[in-house]
Amino acid sequence: MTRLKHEDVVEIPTTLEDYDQQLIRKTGCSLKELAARAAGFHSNIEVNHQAKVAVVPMSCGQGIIEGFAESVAGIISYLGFKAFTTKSWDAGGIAEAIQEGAEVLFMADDERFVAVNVRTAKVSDNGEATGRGYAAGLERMSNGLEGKKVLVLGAGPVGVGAAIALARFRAEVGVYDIEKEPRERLQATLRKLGYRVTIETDLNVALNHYQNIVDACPAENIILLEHITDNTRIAAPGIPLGVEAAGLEKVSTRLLHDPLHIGVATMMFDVL
Ligand code: 2YC
Repeated sequence: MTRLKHEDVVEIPTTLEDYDQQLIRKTGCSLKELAARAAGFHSNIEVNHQAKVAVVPMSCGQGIIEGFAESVAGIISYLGFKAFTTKSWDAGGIAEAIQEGAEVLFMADDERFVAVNVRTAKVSDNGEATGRGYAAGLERMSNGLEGKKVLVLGAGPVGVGAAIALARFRAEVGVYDIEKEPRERLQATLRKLGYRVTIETDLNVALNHYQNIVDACPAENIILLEHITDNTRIAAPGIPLGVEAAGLEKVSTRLLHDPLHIGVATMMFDVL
């Protein structure tokens, strides 16, 4: 996942209703329903909304992204939980979260973005959770993936999370990565879980061959208009979006894309 910028997150808290309406139109599920499903909850769930959630800004590495913690807290509050951002950063923020009685902490440095439940020790990683959440979104958007071919672009943490979830939905998973080693590692990971994965070595051939795509790579403009048919469905977590501008119009109602929403919501249900 590429590092987000202020402009990627600044409008999240005030556009959550519109975002959810669009998600319901595309998948038939609200963000809450989709995330709960991705986290293994059954429908009509009653979760303890009493869980207090603290989002702790971390100043290490490239530092604070203005609006990032607020957007994470906004998504979690929208799901019905009590979320707040700590006034202090880093260690002080963690201490403040615990003193304020938070059960769940969200925090991100430049390497990892995690949710931890300080009571149950459950941990959820944004990369894997995002892949799983987007696979669940694609499955709903496709009315089921059993026996359908799905191409995972990018064999990093998001791609691996997506591939495992897709295999569990009984999809026929193909994986492309610009490097040989990550795609073979993903294949080995799934083999250990009892799933077969087809390795794709030519991006253009693969994009002309698969109608269902999870774009889990940080490249821009790799899914072109020529690759998009009336049956193409794309789940594209994070920034930048891999679909070229000329293709957006054609795939718009069959494209899932957001900078944080599905990943954060899935993490929240993971650690409940
Ligand atoms: O404001 C803060 O606390 C910063 N330390 C947050 C840094 C997040 C860096 N990671 C990213 O921008 C992306 C996110 C989509 C999640 C994973 N990588």
